[in-house]
Amino acid sequence: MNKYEPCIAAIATGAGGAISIIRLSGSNVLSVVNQVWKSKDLIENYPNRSMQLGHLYDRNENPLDHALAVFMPGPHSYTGEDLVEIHTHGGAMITKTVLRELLHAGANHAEAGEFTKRAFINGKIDLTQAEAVSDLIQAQSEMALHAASKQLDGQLGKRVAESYEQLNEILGEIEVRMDFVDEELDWTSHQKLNRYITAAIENFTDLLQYQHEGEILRNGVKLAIIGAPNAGKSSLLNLILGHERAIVTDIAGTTRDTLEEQTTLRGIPIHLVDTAGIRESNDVVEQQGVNRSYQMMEQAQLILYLFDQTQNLDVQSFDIPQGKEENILYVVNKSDMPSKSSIENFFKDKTFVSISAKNGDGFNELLDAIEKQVWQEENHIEPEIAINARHADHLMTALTELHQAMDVLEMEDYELVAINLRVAIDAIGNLLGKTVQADVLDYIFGKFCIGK
Ligand SMILES: Nc1nc2c(ncn2[C@@H]2O[C@H](COP(=O)(O)OP(=O)(O)OP(=O)(O)O)[C@@H](O)[C@H]2O)c(=O)[nH]1
Ligand SMILES: [Mg+2]
Repeated sequence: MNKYEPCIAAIATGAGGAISIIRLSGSNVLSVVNQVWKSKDLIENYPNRSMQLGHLYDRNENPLDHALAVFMPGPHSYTGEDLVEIHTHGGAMITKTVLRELLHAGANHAEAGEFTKRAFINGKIDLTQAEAVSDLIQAQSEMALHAASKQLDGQLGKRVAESYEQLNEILGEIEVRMDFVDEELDWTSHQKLNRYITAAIENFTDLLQYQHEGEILRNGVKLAIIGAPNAGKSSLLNLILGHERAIVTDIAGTTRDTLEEQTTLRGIPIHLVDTAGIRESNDVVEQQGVNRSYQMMEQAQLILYLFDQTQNLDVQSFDIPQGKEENILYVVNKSDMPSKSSIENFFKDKTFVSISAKNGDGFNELLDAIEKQVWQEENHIEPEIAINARHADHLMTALTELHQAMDVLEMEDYELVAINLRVAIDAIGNLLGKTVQADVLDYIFGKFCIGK
């Protein structure tokens, strides 16, 4: 951390707020800031991490703003470097001008995610925590927020690091054993090797179970409502959203295009899609709408197939695209009205939920069914950990190697055990960012916004 890091600067807040924050970090941050910032005393002489009032000036001594500034000396700062935040009044002109003057005073404009990248490089956080910062910003539901926040706390990193250290320890011992193969020394017991590898296998297998949850919390679920015209699809969309978003009429064929909205249901981020009612039509516009309904069925992870119980159910049936049957949830609407024919006979052994989009009856049961279908289990509880595809990739590589290591350990072939352990350790090192490649870092931090 004694390494010289040139000062970077960026506007850390979005446009339009009452205040703007400009963030600077790097070895020469004080010499940069002191050219633009003037207050009773030098910023470094104020109590660290407390706000002071001062003035900002441009290079010609023209006053720019009254502002607050705070100095956080490294290593106890977000980046681990000397860091300053300047809080200006939130006008676009003020903020840009102050940034311009700071750049003129010697700061470089920060790249996307560069502050967090520096925090990672300086060992303040591991790579899973850096990723959590991005997850936190992008979280679309409270459950996603909780998962990201736990990851930012280091819960995932800690669990993985524990096995990483144990595997490194036994690899070290095995390597010594190979170097002194003919000597009768006090070697690590076979049981200990077995125990550590088994523990890592259990740990990684358990973590992999959170992949599905991680995917859902990060990417959400596309939920399409489909069915014959007048089934009540738009009414259901409105019920889910809690306001009259889509046009509802008793004219069959009211919705002619797909309509997409974001929402959350029981903590699940949902991309909700209303579609045109499916039927044969000579109307060119309606036919295109129906094509789109089929496209949505292809794309959706969850399809609410809605029937109108006041009409003949057979006529409302159509072919489901191949492979999509398991994504379907059958919903029978208009339970507030008499049904035309026997619903049980029609559905036979298929399960369905009965609702009234008009008065909300059965809505909770529908949410239960959606929840069960999404999590693939009943009574799902909020996950402790939500791993992403990158984590899962490395965990799977490690697991394959560790299973092989167990086999060759049985045969006491320590050389092979060492080879498997090295690959496993490498994969986990990548997960934590200990041995990660530059392009992977660029990819991860490139997704951040500037100033983060
Ligand atoms: N009684 C009753 N009427 C409903 C219910 N849900 C919808 N409707 C009525 O059914 C008619 C059609 O509703 P929509 O929501 O427009 O149906 P849709 O499936 O979107 O129809 P298209 O857009 O034409 O495909 C309207 O008159 C609604 O008021 C319900 O649960 N009970
Ligand atoms: Mg509609």
